[in-house]
Amino acid sequence: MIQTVSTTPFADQKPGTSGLRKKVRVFAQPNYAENFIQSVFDAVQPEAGSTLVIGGDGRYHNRTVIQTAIRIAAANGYGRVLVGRGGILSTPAASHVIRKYGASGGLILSASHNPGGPDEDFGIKYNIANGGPAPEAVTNAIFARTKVIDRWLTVNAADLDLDTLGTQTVAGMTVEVIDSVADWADLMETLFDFPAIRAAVAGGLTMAFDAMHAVTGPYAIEVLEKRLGFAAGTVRNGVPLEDFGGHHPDPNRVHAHELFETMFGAHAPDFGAASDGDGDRNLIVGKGIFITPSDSLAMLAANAHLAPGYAGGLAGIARSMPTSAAADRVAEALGIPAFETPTGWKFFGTLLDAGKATICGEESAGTGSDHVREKDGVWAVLLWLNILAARGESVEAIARAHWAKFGRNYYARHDYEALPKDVAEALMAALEASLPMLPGKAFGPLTVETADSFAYDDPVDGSHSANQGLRVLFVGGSRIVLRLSGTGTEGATLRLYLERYEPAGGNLDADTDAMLGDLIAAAEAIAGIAARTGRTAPDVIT
Ligand code: VG1
Ligand code: CO
Repeated sequence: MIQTVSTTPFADQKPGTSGLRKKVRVFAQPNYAENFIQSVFDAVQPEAGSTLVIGGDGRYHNRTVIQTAIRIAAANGYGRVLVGRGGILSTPAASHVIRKYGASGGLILSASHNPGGPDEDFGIKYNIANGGPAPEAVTNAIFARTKVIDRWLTVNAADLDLDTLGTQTVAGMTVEVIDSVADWADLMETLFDFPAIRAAVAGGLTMAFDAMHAVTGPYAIEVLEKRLGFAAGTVRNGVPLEDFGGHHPDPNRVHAHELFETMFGAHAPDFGAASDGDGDRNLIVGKGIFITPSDSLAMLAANAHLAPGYAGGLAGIARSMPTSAAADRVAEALGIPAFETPTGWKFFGTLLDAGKATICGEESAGTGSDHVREKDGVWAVLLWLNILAARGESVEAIARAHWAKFGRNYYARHDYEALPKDVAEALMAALEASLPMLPGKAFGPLTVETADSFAYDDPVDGSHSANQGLRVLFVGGSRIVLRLSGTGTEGATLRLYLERYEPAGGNLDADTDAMLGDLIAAAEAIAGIAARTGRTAPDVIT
């Protein structure tokens, strides 16, 4: 029996870069999650009997919202729900499950790299039938619906057992609790040369993987320890916890510092990696060398043909605008197109569906390919392992050879977190107003070539996305980019992206901070971050 519950709209349910993210206490308000989920279903209007995938990164509040979502799905005419065991699905595994089982879409419950717990963050994201994040047309329709919603639908049913594999029924709708690890791991075996990696491991290749008590633990243990033969204990912090052990499950120098200490220490293994809360990001560290995500994308693209799944070559490479141009140089050398999209994986979907791009990446530690429609942290780790096994060289040797051939894009991102919203918005507005005056101006040794607010016209569906970040490009290929985060839950986060290109034959072995000093000074002169915010240093440098 379908029940109709009357409600009133919440004004703040606009999806950001990757779904709706708020504090748990916001989501826990009566009707809050219900309104959003019902708005999704009202916007996408599933055909009766459709399949929906539901899973999350296992953080606090995950199980509560999953039980609610299942009842709302039953009342909205879905015929089948596939839910990960324990309510857990990594984001890339959810994408794979949607595609493999022909679902009409999925709800992914995650706030990714943000901390979890009663006082921390939660999130809900809708993915479409191709397995990828809903494009802007869909998220705009969802937001429009949240502003006028006056009822949500549910059924009277008890909570389900989410921990036992198998099928149950809720008001006539089938609910299958599935083990997504095996499906996803099988997909990996079709892409990578597992026997070659196993042989390298048997020959002494060692690694450390930090799952950060987040979703990738079971996936990484399955492929790295069970299928590839790395020693037990290779996967650290492999048990998913509701509060990620009290840490930020964000694989960067700050939050994954233990892995850095291992990789820069006396007994470093050959290869180090980590992933984030929902398993879509990756951090790559060699013995004594950090590979920036932008460089990793370029190096993976340049070597992807060494993996069986990409032996036929790449159709194209796509990167988000703030990601360094290192991948563009690889695309040029390979004679394939390079695409520059706005921040957020949702912009890669059309390119992947159309077969225009095979590999995509973001500077925020996201890399993936056309095997799913999300970024995939452990996939990137496996592609690196496949390349290490095929080349028989160290991470450092591969990086140095890459820079010697393509030149090096020195790169860093500076984050200023929890700024007052009005201060951050005023900074961006003032900078945007000043852009037309910048070309030709010199800041130390740097001269501005062009400056603009990035807008994107999707070459496949023709959609237009404006205001995707302010960029100042200098003569010679260096640049700064500023944008406000669309995933934070407190105040505003300002991201300053810094990139300096050093051509082959140039200074390829310098300290990144030193190489970016002129750009940091130029950014301050141009945007006045310290002057306007009172912050003299970023909170996080990645
Ligand atoms: C950030 C990253 C962006 C990424 C997004 C979702 O967005 O910059 O590259 O796609 O997070 O990643 P923003 O708007 O805060 O800069 V995840 O792993 O949080 O799903
Ligand atoms: Co994530």
